[in-house]
Amino acid sequence: MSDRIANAMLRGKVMSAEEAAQFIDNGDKVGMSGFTGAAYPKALPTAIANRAKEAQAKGDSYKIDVFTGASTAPDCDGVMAEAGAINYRMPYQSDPTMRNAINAGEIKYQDIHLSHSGQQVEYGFFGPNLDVAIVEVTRITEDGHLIPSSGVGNNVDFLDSAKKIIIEVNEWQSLELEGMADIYRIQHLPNRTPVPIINSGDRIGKTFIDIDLSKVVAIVETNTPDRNAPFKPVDETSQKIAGHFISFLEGEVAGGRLTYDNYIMQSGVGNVPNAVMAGLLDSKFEKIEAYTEVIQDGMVDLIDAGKMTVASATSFSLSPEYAEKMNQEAKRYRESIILRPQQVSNHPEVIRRVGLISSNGMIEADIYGNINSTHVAGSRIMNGIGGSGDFTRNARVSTFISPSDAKGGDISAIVPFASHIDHTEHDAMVIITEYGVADLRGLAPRDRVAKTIAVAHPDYRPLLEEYVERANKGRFLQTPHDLSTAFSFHERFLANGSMKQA
Ligand code: 0RQ
Repeated sequence: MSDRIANAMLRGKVMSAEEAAQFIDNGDKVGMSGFTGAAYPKALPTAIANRAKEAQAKGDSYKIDVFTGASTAPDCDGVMAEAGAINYRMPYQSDPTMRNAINAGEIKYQDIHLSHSGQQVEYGFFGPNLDVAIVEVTRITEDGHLIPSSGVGNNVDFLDSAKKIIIEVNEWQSLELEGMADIYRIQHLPNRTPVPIINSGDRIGKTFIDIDLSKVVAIVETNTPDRNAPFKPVDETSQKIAGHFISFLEGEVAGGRLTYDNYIMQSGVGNVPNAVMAGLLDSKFEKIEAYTEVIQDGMVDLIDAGKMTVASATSFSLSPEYAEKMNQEAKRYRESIILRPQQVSNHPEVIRRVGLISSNGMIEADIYGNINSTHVAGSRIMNGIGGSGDFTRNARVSTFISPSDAKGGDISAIVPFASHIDHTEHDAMVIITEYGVADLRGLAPRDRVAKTIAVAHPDYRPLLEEYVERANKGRFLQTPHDLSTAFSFHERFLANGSMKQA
């Protein structure tokens, strides 16, 4: 392990997680590494949770504000939420315990675009400094430079902002990850210059993060795997959606808007995106590139098959099996994988320049193409907007892919009026379900309705058509709605547990 902490001064700061947690005070703003189950601190969260429990036992308060790159894992968000250790959380989460605590009003959660989150720390929106940064690395060099582990996220912004730094050196992470990260600091205002990425695979920075060594208060050694959940097996619905997505890409080629060798992908996480990648393996598309935020199993398969030439992201989001494989073969994969700070992986300027096709999941879409990615029945948070807004607004073509229903058919993914809007009708271009592709490009709102209803589940189409008839009664308006029944689907679900008519 001492090989992994080559800087002598920092080697002198090695201590237990419990000792390191003493540097974190009640009320502190703490920036942690971690992005979709990768690269999060493995030891400090439990030590923080234990401090909170001890304080509570004495009748004292101990709660901190937690900032990360994106979601973490049960042994990070989960343990701290369970212990009541969190006051405020941003910018993205997906842990069930934390989600319940947020929806119960016990944790204040702010859902922030991932590309904005680090920048808002830098701008001082949360105060002039964070109190502590806790960052996992794979190695510290002799000069005290940090070699990122399986993700970069907001680490640079947190390390720059924090008054104190705690570093976790995780022996489980491969040393061969060194070289995968491309650390580039976006210049501070008012002297900001363009981000010099022209192609997805361009490397523009350093392979390490340089920090102010005088801020380091503790180094903690760990040997713990990243905790990503395995993907669900690809089911029939996902396979159909994937088939429609690939037909849509074929249509872009037929229409002269894409060629078989210039598809640049952004992909949200989950079952359906993985099915799409499996479909691409057998497709005519070659030299696929990803300019996205997470590296998923399907991308690793595309790289192995010689179908994907480069994948740029900020973090891994791999199943346990693929995470082991990445660790063993990082030397090979670092030829084609780049991990960037999330301000860069999700940067609107670069997304617009490379001309990618975005594809993300959704909770629901309305008949005009407004998209709800985050709130069930308008109120209950699921995960958060994540990077979906960064990519959707700036993509060449933005797509949303989702099963047409949820919860055994009791919820329709196509509704009269989205109960919360993350992506407006101005941003969403294509909606794909197992029933086909609703291509909304070039269509005025009233012409979109037939397209969105055609991809709704057949059980819900008559109800949607009835709604449209009511909304249109005897008048012409740009975007007709019958406001008194616009949320009737959601009202029925809340009253009877189903959006279907009783
Ligand atoms: O719940 O797990 O309890 O069965 O939502 O749904 O169909 O498996 O789809 O995994 O793609 O998730 C929007 C949540 C979809 C996701 C969302 C329930 C459903 C199931 C999961 P169960 P599926 P997915 C890059 C981009 C925002 C962030 C984003 C998401 C669970 O895609 O968080 O795009 N997106 N980031 O039953 C009630 C509905 C529902 C519903 C689905 N209408 N009402 N529940 N569900 N639709 C990644 C990052 O940014 C990091």
